[in-house]
Amino acid sequence: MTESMALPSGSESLVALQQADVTQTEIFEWILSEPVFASSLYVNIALAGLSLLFFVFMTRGLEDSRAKLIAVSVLLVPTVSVSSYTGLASGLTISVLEMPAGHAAEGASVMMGGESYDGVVTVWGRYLTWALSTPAILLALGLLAGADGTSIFTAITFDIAMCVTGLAAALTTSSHLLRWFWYFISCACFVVVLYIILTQWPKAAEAAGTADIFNTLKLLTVVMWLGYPIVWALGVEGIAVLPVGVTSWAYSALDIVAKYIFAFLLLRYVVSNESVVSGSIMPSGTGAPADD
Ligand code: RET
Repeated sequence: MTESMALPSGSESLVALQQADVTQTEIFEWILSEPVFASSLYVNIALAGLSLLFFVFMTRGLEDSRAKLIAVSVLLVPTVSVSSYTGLASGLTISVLEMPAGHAAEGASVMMGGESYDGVVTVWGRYLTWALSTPAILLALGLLAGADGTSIFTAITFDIAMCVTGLAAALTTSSHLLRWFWYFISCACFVVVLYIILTQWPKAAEAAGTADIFNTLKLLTVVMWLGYPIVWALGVEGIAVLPVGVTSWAYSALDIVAKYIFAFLLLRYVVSNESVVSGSIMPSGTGAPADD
């Protein structure tokens, strides 16, 4: 008979109390006491907010519906970012998770609010909110390239699958092997996204007359996005050679280029080349059927 089974009824809650999870307040205060980690979040809240205001100002004069759709899609990126980083800074989307046997951080503990908690700080909110921000980036990029609806849909759905399986990898505490299996599934989805960006959309952009800007943004996107799985593998989630603050700053730095610099370059092009990107808001290949 195990110890808990031997307890008289009602004592279970006492056990639960002794093993209580870390509270949001403790996480919030812990973040404030860690300057490297805290700055990786607060700097991004400020940058996302300022970018959002600047981008709204930049795009205020757009008239064409397709140009406006690209702009709205890009504006979603800093909007999601403000919310995402606020969720992290408040402790809402950060947890202390015990890593499974075999993981480099197995048996680790962290001090919060004067108490020691078993586990490592897992910043899982990032993976969740990427499932909203990265589709917006891909929609803008696909529309800029004049890509067909099927390839935009494929890129976006595999991208969401990549983020959700990445989240699963970070949250799995039962098995070290399964964490990496989730990681592998996520990478496989990423390959589909990369394939579309690198082989399908450049042809479409050529035909649409947006090849120059598309190729710049394609390069920026592919290089920056490749950094994310590398940071995951090296960071606390993976082999844990990077401490939590450095991992967080690595993601935050990638975000700054992959989101705000990307968005600025794209919007600057759309604003000064509205007639080139103009047209139906439906991606090509999804238009009305031909007359009989
Ligand atoms: C994870 C871990 C699992 C394997 C792979 C990943 C890829 C993540 C990427 C994220 C891009 C995020 C961006 C966010 C902007 O808001 C989930 C890290 C492949 C590519 C651009």
